[in-house]
Amino acid sequence: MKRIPVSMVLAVLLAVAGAAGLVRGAMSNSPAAADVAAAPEQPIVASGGYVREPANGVNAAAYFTLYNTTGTPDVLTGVDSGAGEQTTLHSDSRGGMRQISGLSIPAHGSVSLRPGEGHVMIDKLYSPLEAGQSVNFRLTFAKAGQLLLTVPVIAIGAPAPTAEAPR
Ligand SMILES: [Cu+2]
Repeated sequence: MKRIPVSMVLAVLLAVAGAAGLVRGAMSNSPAAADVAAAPEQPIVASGGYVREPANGVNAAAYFTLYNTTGTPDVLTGVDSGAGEQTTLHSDSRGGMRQISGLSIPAHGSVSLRPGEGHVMIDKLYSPLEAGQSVNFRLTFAKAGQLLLTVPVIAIGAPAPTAEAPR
């Protein structure tokens, strides 16, 4: 595993305080450590995440909103999950869904993966997903590095959680 910059580790700890066991490579000798400690904001904040309980045991879709707290545009370039063999970014369009290579997040802006617009596709599920379970994701950004995210599995027909912008 690549070394994760201290800023990313801090972001991860803030984002998934309940999943600290997932954090590895937390030590760094980076000279920027002091600067990072004085910068409490995470570069990218995820909110409103969920996986819709799949109607089959093969694949599932995840949704969330990403907020960019920085003054620099960023791109979500990759997603891994603990729920299936393959996880990819898909856009939805009238012609169906297709894989996309990245998702841009404007400076001080946000982007949402919503039904009808886009989702994270989890293929070849390791086991069936049921409401009440949760799924871990590792998001990789061009600039912000990596962010760990844990989202609930929501029953078919249940209302989706609402995303909240960071203060
Ligand atoms: Cu898809």
